Amino acid sequence: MGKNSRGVAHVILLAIFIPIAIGLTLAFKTTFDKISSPSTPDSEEREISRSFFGDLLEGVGGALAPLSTQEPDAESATESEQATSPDSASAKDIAGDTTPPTITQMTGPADGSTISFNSFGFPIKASDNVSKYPNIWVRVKFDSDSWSGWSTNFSPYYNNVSEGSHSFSAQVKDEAGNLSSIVTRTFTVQLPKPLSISGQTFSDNNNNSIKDSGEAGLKITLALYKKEGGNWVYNQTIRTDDQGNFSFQLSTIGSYQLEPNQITFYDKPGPVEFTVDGSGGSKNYMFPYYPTSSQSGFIIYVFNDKNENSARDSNEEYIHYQNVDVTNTTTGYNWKAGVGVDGFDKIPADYGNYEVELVPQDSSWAYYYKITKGKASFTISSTSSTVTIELGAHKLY
Ligand SMILES: [Ca+2]
Ligand SMILES: [Ca+2]
Ligand SMILES: [Ca+2]
Repeated sequence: MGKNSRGVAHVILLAIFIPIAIGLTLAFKTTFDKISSPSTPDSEEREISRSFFGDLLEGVGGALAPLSTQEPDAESATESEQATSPDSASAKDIAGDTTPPTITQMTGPADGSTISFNSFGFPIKASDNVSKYPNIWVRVKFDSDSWSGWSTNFSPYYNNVSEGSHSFSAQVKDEAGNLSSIVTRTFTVQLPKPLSISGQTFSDNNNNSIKDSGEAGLKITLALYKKEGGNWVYNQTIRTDDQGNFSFQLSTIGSYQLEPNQITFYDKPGPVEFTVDGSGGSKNYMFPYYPTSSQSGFIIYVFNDKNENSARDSNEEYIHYQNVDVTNTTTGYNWKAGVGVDGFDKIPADYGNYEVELVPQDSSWAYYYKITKGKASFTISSTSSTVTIELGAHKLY
């Protein structure tokens, strides 16, 4: 191989090496960008990489300037850093703050409203250009009271406020001492007036729904229900006195049902419904209980029918008899009762038609007693007084 051929070889090697070196440099630059872009948004690092490669590439060919337009802007990166910095305002920001905070929301009784309750709060929301919670303060004023101290309690609450007109004011302050406008509410507390309910429960013996003279009051209980979401919900039990009188008051607005409770020997009346609307007033309800049994009842005697004429004569005394068979033919109820010289009392007695019959205890009974008047029929009604039945048997021994 000659000297010339070696020089040619050098030229060829350089011609190969330079493009490779440039290609490798570009490849490295691209790879670096791909790695660094997502993980290092920091503008300073970008500046470093830009100037390093910019200088290098400019030194090589100076033809890659357009790359710089793809780099993020250093100033906007700085701004985004500020946006994610902590909330507390810097002393510099506070010192330069002349913008007052604003009360953006205040719930509670509305201005000019009349409310039917006397405990309530005024939850407050405020905002400021610089200061943030808890470095915003609120003060409040109720009626003619002095302003409160500055506080971070943004939910002032008031209990058992008197009836009548009231005012509530609130104001907020930022760290620079700027004061918001004062927000004031005037409103009226007007508690509901109670509804008075009274009445009487009584035994409506003649079933005319009116308490006539001689018809007694009944001591019972009544159940009070209040409508809640479409359903009657038990509220309380109302008790009458011995004469059946009751009275109570209701202040809670709503629909109510008063239902007399069941008691034995009476058909109970139906419930009544009424509304409590807060305007007061009174209502009176009479509850007629129709008796299903007589408080007079009946009494059965057996007389010693000495002359066996089936009638009780003046010298014929009441005697003991073993069994009387009693049937309420209206209800079908039947039982046996022993009859003494004082008679057999049935008080109270269910309404209905009755049949009674003396029955021998056994086959030997006729040896001692000869039944002369062994049967009777009678009716017990709501208006009957005590029914007296006399059956006759001649006591032989
Ligand atoms: Ca401010
Ligand atoms: Ca009556
Ligand atoms: Ca007789």
